[in-house]
Amino acid sequence: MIEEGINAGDILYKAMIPAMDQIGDQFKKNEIFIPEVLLSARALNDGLQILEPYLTGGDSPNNFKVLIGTIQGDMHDIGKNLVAIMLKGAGFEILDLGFNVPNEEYLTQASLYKPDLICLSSLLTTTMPEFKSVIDGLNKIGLRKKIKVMVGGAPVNQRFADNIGADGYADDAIRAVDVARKLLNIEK
Ligand code: B1M
Repeated sequence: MIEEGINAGDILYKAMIPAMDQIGDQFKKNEIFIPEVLLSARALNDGLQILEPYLTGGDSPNNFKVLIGTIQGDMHDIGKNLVAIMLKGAGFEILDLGFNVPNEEYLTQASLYKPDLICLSSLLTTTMPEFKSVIDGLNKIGLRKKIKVMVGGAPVNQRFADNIGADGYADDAIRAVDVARKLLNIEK
């Protein structure tokens, strides 16, 4: 599709993500099972790597550091990867901790890597409470005031983000870049 000149954003948002939503619906109806969902996720992650250079604006570095990961107990990483790609393309330096990241790891890396922003993703309702554990941990080690926290993922919304004391919430990867810039007072 790239070779045919089709826009990378259209490939992602009009084909790949709707296809994954369909996979989610079929899984919910017990028409397909975990192996098929996993295969689809791998295909989507591989596709993202191919699309990455075409998706981002390639802005110059902005000297802000972002620590990103999917929260403890959660293996879903496609949305998180997409957020990381878009932030990288917007000039942020990224340390991606991957998925199912223990809460302590965010705290360790908050001290070592000294990020300006921590981005936390959760796709499961059951793992959403872990966001607050990380925020509480940052408070305990005295770094909360120095580091902004943004949360996101399908079950998350602005009200939830406000309730747990996060600084920001974005419902998709493009808006995540806008929110990151706003939180860190970066002019476009
Ligand atoms: Co799972 N899974 N899954 N799954 N899976 C969902 C999330 C589910 C909705 C499916 C369903 O029932 N319809 C459901 C959750 C229900 C709930 O909690 N309410 C579910 C379930 C139940 C499970 C298991 C428990 C199933 C089981 O074992 N019985 C299990 C849990 C394992 C675990 O994590 N501990 C499980 C496992 C898996 C796989 C491993 C097989 C696989 C993940 C593989 C991988 O990620 N590498 C998988 C997948 C692929 C899905 C679906 C089908 C697709 C998720 C996805 O990648 N979407 C999903 C159904 C669905 O979403 N339709 C489902 C595409 C992606 C681009 O969107 O991640 O939403 P998303 O990211 C968006 C936004 O949310 C946002 O930006 C992104 C781009 O626009 N965003 C952020 C995300 N993070 C952000 C962070 C930000 C800002 C924005 O700031 C920091």
